[in-house]
Amino acid sequence: MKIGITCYPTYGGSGVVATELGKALALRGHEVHFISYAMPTRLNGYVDNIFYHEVEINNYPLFEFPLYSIALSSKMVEVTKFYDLDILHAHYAIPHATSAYLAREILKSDTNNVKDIKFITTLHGTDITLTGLEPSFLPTMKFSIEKSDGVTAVSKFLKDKTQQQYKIDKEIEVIHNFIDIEKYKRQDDEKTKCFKKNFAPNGEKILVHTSNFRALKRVQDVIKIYNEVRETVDSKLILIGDGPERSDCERLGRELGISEDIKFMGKQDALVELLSIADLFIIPSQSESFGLSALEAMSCSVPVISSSVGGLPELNHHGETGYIAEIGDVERMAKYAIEILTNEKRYGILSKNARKRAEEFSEEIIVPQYEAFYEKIIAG
Ligand code: GMT
Repeated sequence: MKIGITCYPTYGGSGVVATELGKALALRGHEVHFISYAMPTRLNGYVDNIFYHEVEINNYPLFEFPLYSIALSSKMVEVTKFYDLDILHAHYAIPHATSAYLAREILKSDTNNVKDIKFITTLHGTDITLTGLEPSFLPTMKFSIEKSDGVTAVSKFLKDKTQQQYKIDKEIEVIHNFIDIEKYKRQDDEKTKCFKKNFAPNGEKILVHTSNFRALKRVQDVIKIYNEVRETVDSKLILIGDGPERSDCERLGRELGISEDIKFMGKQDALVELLSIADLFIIPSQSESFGLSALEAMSCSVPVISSSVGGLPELNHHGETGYIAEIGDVERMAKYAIEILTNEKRYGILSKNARKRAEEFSEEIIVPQYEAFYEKIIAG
């Protein structure tokens, strides 16, 4: 198949899933065309069967705001025609589904164009639970989702939420996030040993959190949990990622007098290495449609303590792969953390289960689900 993929090219779950999907599809012999305003971060250095088309934006002074959605539609039309694409796949509904809708209609109205292109929208999370609900977007979102030829959501939670909140009765296929289980595998080599020695010189336990430091990730809760855990367990906290809440988090660490034991790493490429030295992953989000970062940790055999929101319980099984508590219940999350970190036998079981659970979301299992979905939609 010849597949056009549009996504946000920067760090963040939806862009990562879209890029990894494109790479996996290319490896399976498909021709993949990324259409975006910048080269997706994880695409660098990857060439075979993959093309990248940059959306150019005209900054005429009359346009106070960049007209990206329109420019994207035009690029989708151009690439679809020139490369004879079979399907367009929009990741994150805003504005990608709307641009894809426009592109499809333009192509349909072109009498020289013999092939009707179809487009699929994959809903990732905040496009539905947060931004899409704003009055300035809602009617357009509902329309674009309804007019998609196929819609997928990354969890059952997100599927149900979309149908309820947007009053949509369209069929939505659940295709969970996936992971390269060969790459995301606990490493125990010289490099990780060196990392471990550096971060925890006295054999302290290591708690890890990764996110974009947005308010809904509740990173302050991670710090409060750690503050309680360290009373009982000699430990360190590694925070990976960056975003608007970072300064407040650094301040909280200082106020609590524990900043020396918290390492803010910023955005990191050495994720597998860092997860390989982690003993526990904490994701106390306010909202989380799936939790790709938790899956990455689990794949590296790290048990997870999560909140009970969204799609997290579809991934993290209470008492099996980690523990689950209500949003904001710092006390309980800290209690669970201490329980896990002080019982070696229990820890071993949870860690093994976490890896086993992650294997259920391997690329080999999930990517064929997208392929089958493309085929179904193309066949009409
Ligand atoms: O919240 C993020 O970390 C970024 C966001 C995105 O769209 O880039 O992630 C969403 O999509 C991921 C991939 O499908 C999901 O694993 C995340 O749970 C989801 N985030 C939220 O729902 C808050």
